[in-house]
Amino acid sequence: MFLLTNTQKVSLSMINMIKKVAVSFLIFFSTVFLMPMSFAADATVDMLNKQGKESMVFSKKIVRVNVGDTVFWKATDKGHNVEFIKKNGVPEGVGKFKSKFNKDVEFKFDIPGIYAYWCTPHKSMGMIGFVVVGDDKSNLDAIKLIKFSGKSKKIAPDLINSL
Ligand SMILES: [Cu+2]
Repeated sequence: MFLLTNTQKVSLSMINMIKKVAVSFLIFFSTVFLMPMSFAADATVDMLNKQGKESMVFSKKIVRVNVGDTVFWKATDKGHNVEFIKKNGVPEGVGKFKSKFNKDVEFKFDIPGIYAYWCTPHKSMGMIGFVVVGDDKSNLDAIKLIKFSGKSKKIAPDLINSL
């Protein structure tokens, strides 16, 4: 058998302690610095069944971001999604975007302009939202042509005017 002297035992336990400290530091730094990097949303919007007196609502109806920023929609409540309004609702060159129900989703906004979106099943219940990218409102006239219905039709003008 291999026997350790007391000095060797002490230095072994010191090595173990240093290891533990190093691991703790690693965990600490990866939590503080790496996590936010891998999850770099510049704005977060919750999909909600209720917020104050409103039901079926995006937590923020207007979000302003810079070109290249990412918006994260959190499926806080179930039964919702995010769908860009195809007709007149997005700047030229932006493709179709429709997320799955009950799923968190994010989108990186590389083209400046106003983006209008709704939750597909609640699009006439006021569950609409806008993202203004790069403070560019050059497609505002098109946004004003969007055909909203129901409660969304009632709340859209004020929202569009405050873009
Ligand atoms: Cu919804």
